[in-house]
Amino acid sequence: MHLHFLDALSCKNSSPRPPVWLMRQAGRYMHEYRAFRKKHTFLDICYNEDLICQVTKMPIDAFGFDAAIVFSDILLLVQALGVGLSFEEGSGPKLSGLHDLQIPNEERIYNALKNVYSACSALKKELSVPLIGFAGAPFTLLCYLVEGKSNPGFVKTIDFLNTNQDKAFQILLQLKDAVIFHLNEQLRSGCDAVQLFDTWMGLLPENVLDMYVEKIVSEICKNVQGPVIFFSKSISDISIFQKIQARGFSLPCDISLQHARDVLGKDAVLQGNLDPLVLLGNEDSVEKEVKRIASSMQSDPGFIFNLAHGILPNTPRNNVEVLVQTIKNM
Ligand code: 1CP
Repeated sequence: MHLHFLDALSCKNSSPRPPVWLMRQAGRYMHEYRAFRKKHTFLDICYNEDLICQVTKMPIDAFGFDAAIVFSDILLLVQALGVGLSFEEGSGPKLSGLHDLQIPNEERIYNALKNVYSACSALKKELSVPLIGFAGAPFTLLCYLVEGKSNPGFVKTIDFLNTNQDKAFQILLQLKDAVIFHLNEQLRSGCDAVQLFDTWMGLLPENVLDMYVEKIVSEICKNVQGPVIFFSKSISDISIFQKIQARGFSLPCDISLQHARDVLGKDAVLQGNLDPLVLLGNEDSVEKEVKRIASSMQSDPGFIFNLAHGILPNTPRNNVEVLVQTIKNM
């Protein structure tokens, strides 16, 4: 087993280079994935053990990343809780809505997602790199539940929180229990770590953010039996991470890693934070920006190279090659 990623996840990486993996590393920028998607729908892949394994391994075989992430989606968990879910070609997720959400029942979640868990066990045996499981955090799940789709700003969700805070927190608490179960089940099935995606947490109003972090996010981190990396796409103030007991934090590109190291201290694992837009530029600019970020964290034992957000579908494949090789040649 190749341990680079796990060493950094314990702040014990003594190699001259950081481990590297990318959010959405299996996706449309790869011709192998596009060919696969001509034969199978996205959800067909997500519910089939063998297809999950094949897609998860694609970017490892193609680029030599230091960790694999289970191929799945954050919205499968709300489908397991009774909500209708579909992905229409080119238009993102569609959900039937909050009214269909059922109170979490572990047996029901397990049965709905058993192929995800068995894929984790199979991958664990087949991979030579560590395996990362994941879940969406309750607020980000609530955003899709309330809007029924992706909606920049998620205004209805914020409105719901402001006008009906008790009801909203009751739902967030239920989602919290489902998330804890789902993450622990992935760890039990062989994942080495999990990432908690709270993409839209930065949209939360100041007056609710602290309570949300204390009652929901921290409770998840405390009850998950393995290392958690916390991700949010945009946050106004990094000090909010001081209140979250996660092992690591995946940072947006507008926060410098050095600043995060100063604020969060030497025991926090830091991950990030190349702007995915850089990967749409030329090879020279990719190399330069990767070197700038990596050298700013040179010899830091708890740093994992990644993007600030998921890789864009129109990313030229060669730029990903350049990114990985630049890191590996450090
Ligand atoms: O083939 C296709 O068209 C499907 C596109 C796709 C893919 C490849 C979707 C639909 N989800 C995924 C996989 C996925 N989603 C992974 C796989 C593992 C990986 O390689 O990283 C992960 C970790 C996610 C997580 C996810 N899904 C998040 C959190 C991270 C983030 O990107 O902020 C969110 C918000 C989703 C919802 C979702 N699913 C799919 C899309 C296009 C979206 C985003 C919609 C939006 O922008 O609001």
